[in-house]
Amino acid sequence: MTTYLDRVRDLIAQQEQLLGKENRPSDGGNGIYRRWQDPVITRDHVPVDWRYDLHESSNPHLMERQGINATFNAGAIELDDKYLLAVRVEGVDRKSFFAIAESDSGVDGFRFWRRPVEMPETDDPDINVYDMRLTRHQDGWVYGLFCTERKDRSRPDDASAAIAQCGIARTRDLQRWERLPDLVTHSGQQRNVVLHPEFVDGKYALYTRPQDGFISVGSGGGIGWGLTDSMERAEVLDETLVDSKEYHTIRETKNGQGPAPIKTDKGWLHLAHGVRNTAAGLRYVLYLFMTDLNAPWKVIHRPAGHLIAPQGDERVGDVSNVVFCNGWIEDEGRVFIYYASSDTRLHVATSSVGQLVDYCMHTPEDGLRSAASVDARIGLIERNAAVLRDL
Ligand code: M1P
Repeated sequence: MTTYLDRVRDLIAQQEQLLGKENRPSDGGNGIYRRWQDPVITRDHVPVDWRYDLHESSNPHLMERQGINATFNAGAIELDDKYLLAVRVEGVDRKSFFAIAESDSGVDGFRFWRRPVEMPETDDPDINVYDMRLTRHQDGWVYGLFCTERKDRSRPDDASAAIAQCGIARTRDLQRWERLPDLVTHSGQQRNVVLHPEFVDGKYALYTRPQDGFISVGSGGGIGWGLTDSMERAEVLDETLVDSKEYHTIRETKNGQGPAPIKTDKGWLHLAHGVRNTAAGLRYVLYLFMTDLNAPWKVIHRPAGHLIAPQGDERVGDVSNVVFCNGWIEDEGRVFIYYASSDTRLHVATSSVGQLVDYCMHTPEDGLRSAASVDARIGLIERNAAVLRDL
């Protein structure tokens, strides 16, 4: 006869099987990066004891008492030879929180630490927190910048009216977090704020994303740039645009900086998301660009189009047709891109600094007209003719 404890053991065994599954790179690829076959983190990776009450006396049906809806949009960092992800875990109650998952390989075997992050609150408690960007800063701290969402109290009759701002916390080990005051900017709302890893003119530098509304960025928008004297009372007085929205591109409706940029000898390598509207709703894709090593707010290479777009099963989820990335890890030239699909699960794609820089430097820019795209393609076809003749 199957006992209650047998059923608990079964749950744990099923999860162990999932956690122990070896991931493999997908076939093919495009020479720029490679997707891996299995998502690296799904809601089924969340520990059994975070979801079930395991006592027969209080939970005789072995119900999942506190279900998990999704695991996505993770910050990423390498620490003590481990690949660590600060995962956005969303419960069935719609509240997101952060939980650290660790792997030796970076592509599989991700396991959550014993307990989720207990992020300290400010005097104005967060209603929802999500999308942490981890930056190992020159000052020695690891900063986690994330979106803190609260009810818009100026519109008490609208239950969905919300305000997004940038929450700031710092840590040395991802275990103990010191919460700092939220970023002050002079834009209505902020999401996708990212700390640049180095001081610029002796100040902390932030990529921002000013927006007028909670979902819509309004008439402004784009990836902004601003400086602050301190992270303990962070305030950006002026925001200038690094990469703006542009008609008939992948970032026509809005865009946002992904993780902190990677420093290369050719410039700063940036990963961002671009959004356009369609009859089926918003479509989110990922794109790359590079900025000047000495002026990280100046774009020097801007390859046309997307790097990663939702594909196959990735296209479907809670918010379909979305890929989003707020975490990547550069490890001795290898790059692990942790991207989430459709606000539901987390994947990895791998590449190298060399490949991504080559892609940025040698992919034609968007000519912003169909005829310009045809010209660029004919140039390619003509250059290729000689190779094809000699085959
Ligand atoms: O649903 C897609 C994404 O929407 C928001 O991103 P942005 O502010 O750039 O539109 C965020 O809520 C993000 O978490 C989410 O993945």
